[in-house]
Amino acid sequence: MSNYHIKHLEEYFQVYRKSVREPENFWEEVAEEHFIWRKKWDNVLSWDFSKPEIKWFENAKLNITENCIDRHLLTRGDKTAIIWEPNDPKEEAKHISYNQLHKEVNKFANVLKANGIGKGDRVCIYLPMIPELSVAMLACARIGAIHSVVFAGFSSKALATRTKDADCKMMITSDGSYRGHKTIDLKGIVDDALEECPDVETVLVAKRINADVNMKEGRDKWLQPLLDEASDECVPEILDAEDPLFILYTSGSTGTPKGMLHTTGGYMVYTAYTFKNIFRYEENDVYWCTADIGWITGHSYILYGPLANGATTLMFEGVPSYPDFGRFWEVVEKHKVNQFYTAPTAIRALAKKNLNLVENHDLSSLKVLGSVGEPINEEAWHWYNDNIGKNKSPIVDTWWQTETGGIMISPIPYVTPAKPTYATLPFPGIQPALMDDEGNELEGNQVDGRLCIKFPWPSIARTIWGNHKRYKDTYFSAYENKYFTGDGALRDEVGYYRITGRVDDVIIVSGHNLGTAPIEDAIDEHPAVAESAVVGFPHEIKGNALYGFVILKDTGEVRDRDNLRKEINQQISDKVGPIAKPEKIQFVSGLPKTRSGKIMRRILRKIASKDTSDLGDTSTLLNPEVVEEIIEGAL
Ligand code: 6R9
Repeated sequence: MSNYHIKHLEEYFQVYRKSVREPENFWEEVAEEHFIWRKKWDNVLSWDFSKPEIKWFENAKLNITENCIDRHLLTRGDKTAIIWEPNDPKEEAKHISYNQLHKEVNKFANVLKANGIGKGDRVCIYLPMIPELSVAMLACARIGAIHSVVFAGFSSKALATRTKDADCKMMITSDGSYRGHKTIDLKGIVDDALEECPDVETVLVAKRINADVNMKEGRDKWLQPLLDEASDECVPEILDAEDPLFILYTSGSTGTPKGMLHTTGGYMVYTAYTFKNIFRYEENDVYWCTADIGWITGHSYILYGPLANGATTLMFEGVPSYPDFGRFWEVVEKHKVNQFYTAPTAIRALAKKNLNLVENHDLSSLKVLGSVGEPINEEAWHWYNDNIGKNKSPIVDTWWQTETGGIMISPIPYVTPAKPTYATLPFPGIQPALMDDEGNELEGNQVDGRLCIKFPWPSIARTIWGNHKRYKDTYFSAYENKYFTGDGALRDEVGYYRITGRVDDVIIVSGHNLGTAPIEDAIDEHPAVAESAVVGFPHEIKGNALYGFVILKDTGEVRDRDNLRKEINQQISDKVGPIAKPEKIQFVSGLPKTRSGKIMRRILRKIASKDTSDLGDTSTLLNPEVVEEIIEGAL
């Protein structure tokens, strides 16, 4: 199908129109022409958002690893599937060809089977960014086991909660991990977690740091000797399109994490099709997404989407700051990366550093830049565009969620004209709706509301593992017959979408609705500011007032704080309006962030409200030490 790779704007509109008018025909064509199925579907789609129940490609049979590996072997067997770049640049990078990947996945799959894992069993994977992580996930998929990857930065408590919730039979981990200068005792964390998880029968341990770890008799096994002995042939389990592929946890606004369940056929079709178009992947390109595979971005756009296209995907073990803040650009130069996909939080951190760190490297291979995870503020967008993209590589600001499985709203590079801070247009098949507070859909352009999706797309999560009611309550109950995203968005005069932030971040000040994102944008545009977060706190007269937490750039220059406050307030008055001026501005050295880089506003709200006796669950915080500092300096 010629439309698999959208090449100009008119074609986008044409494809989009078809995807809305005849969604079933549209997805059927994509699915038919670009994947191998052992049996075709009886029905493309059946859905009912009131239950909610969604089925794509019903009764079709396939194995996703056949699509991600086997079918490439004839034409691309020697092509590199995965480039692995280690934490330490002095250690050699690995290039794993599709042929090798095939063998390694088969061996691992046979090890799983020999250890009692079969179709439908849950396997928890708690590994650093080493090739074994990708191989383990694909090995599960090969035999129909359901992987539940837990980011290897989570604490033993968080790991235990997730392992128990998914009722995992097996844990796959390593003796430890490297992270910049540090080594982390992953096996120790697993041992602590498993004290609470008696149902885990086997722990497979990969060797990474050669640490002397405890191996529990009868439970723990070194992985490598088992792989060495395993056969490199493994017939893939043939699954139903709606059989589960994986569980991935995402935090809710309250309570326990939600195990989002993704299924096989639709997830494959959607991640592959979006990858091809949104990164404009061409046969010999090298694609790099800097996320950790422990997040949905890594699942869909390091592993499944790229491999389903026979791409070369780079997996980076390290951090952007090691050995120095030029590491990303060094890796781009070293592997001649063509597509680079990262998060605004990383961009802002790097933009604070000396430009020499960028300019010392040849970035001429880059063709497409991506952003994901949070709204990208205008200043970060321009820094990325000017210094990394050199004004020639388009930026795709991709909006999506763990729940959506794949990118939902995004420019198509070289096709959609960019507009900084706008995720722009819905991808084919995605039907957004903006809702007002009364539950009515806002028609036309230049409107601002709550972002819903009114029609299913192939990679929507099908349920929350073990809690279908919570799935219904969280996503399908706020608005009838619509999936509610939890985000606010506006649609501008040409129909472009801008994500304005979580709607739970909306603060009503003196009866005015204020989104935190535009206020933070205004603050961040002050030349002395590196990053900021604005939250609301109760106010006698206004109902709520605003509290700004501001990180200054480390330029070494000493500035008068009161003057800075005045200038920042002026900036906000100018950009958003005087109503948006914070009551208080506190200068801080960091903001409490989750490991995926999201600001934990819940904590800031408590601090702003002087209610710090119980900060709630802080186990997912990357930098707990900064919380103490902020509490001490609170105004
Ligand atoms: C992929 C991912 C989902 C939430 C989402 C939204 C925010 C993600 C964004 C963005 C503005 C973007 N978000 N991408 N906001 N612009 N380009 O991040 O999944 O970790 O589940 O987070 O992240 O608020 O609702 P997840």
